[in-house]
Amino acid sequence: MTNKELKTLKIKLENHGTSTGSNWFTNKDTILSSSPTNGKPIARVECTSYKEYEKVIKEAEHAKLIWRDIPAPKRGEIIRQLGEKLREKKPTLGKLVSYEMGKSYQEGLGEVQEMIDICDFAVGISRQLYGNTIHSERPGHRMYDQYHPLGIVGIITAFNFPVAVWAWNSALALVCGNVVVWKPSEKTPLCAIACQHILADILKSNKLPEGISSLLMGNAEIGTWLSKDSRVPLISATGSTRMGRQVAMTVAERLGKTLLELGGNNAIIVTPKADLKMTIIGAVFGAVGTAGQRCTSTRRLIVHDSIYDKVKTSLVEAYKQIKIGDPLDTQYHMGPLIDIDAVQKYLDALSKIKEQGGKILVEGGVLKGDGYESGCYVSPVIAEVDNQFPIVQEETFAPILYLIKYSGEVQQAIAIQNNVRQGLSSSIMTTDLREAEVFLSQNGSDCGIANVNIGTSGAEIGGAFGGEKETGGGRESGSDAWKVYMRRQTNTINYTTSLPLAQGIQFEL
Ligand code: UN1
Repeated sequence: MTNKELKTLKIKLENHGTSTGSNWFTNKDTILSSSPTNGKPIARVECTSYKEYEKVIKEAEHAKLIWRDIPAPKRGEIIRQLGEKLREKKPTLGKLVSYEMGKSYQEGLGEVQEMIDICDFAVGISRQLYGNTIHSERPGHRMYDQYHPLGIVGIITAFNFPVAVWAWNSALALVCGNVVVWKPSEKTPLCAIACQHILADILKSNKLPEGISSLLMGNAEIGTWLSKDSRVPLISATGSTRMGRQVAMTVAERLGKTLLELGGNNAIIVTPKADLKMTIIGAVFGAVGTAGQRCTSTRRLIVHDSIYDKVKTSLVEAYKQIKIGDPLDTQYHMGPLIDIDAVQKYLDALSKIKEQGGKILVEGGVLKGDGYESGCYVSPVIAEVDNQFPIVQEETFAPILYLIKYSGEVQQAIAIQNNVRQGLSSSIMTTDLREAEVFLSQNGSDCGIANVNIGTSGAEIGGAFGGEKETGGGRESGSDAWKVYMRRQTNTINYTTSLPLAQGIQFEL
């Protein structure tokens, strides 16, 4: 970002209150946002205190009564305006994402594009919140089901998609008639503040209460407040399995609803019938894109023994071309990891790979020297491993790609791919129809996302996004994921003068 842009952002930060007005920033606790691109601090952001949290929820409770009475297509109009604003702000917001989070500018722009796409999708959905009509077994009776808003939706998001995941949840939750309360990652607070500003301005210019969308700033404690709060019927949480488990248990205690989108351990199966050129591009982007910090990043490549050496050589060659550096400079493919903690986890994983018997094919390490002063730039790694190694069973949020060999039929590869605790994304590279169909069948991939001849990452917003097992089971974004943000009501109407009972029960007085 230019100095001018940064200065404007800081001034805005100092002057802008959120949903509860200008006294939002009153707590002494602060979060320091610094850029992993150069290690420089950007801004200090004050955290929300419990007292302020209470005010935010009260504002949200008030706003929900107004918002849910506005017809859904009119709510869609607000989201249309959000999409328009995001189009206008795409380069700036993309740059902020890239600067604060460290993904390449191209990917920053891509993330904002996902926001725009979900806005367009949600506008359409605002006219399609359909229920079914049902034929009653009783004469003169009519049945149908309809969907009503839940109320307040709590959104917890991770650093790696600091703006898009908020948009997936908010755009849908809002057209469905809910108000939203967002707890972003404490690693990317400025991206959250930027989004909050954009939506708050739109609400203001439409004379709508600002409590329709609120921001809570702080650490995990805020997630706990939200999870315990029965005024917040749905918590949508994206992040690590450890965080999701905590949220799920806390929300379950009060029998609330959760939408969980947690860790992945995504694999590409490469069969003897794969197009190898496509395979290499898909695998490399999947493994090093966003520096391996997507929940859909490719972690494992399960390759048939007949083509194993060829794939291995091509991959090692391809990794030599990867340029690592300032993500805002478009000549680089890969930027830094989010922070020093992430670098330490990457280094720990490398030691474990070696300890557990893995063979490093492309050596990693922390990059030093000009341009790498933040200490967050690392080299991407390829290691030959066994799927059963404990480290391979874990999701390490870093550019580490595991090569695993299979022999025999595609079922062998599918068994390996399914043999992890997570179940988010999966792919098969094959030109063989039978192999592809087995992979997609009930005996195939056990993941929420199963692709043929594309990689594991980069899902479009039109499909439902999420996965099974420790990934949490939730679905966000496209298809009919909107239903999660609503409560279903079944209605039976009797337009006769008698009262027949269902199941033919006779009851006379
Ligand atoms: C995430 O990493 O949390 O499919 C989301 C993808 C993106 C979203 C990733 N559309 O890679």
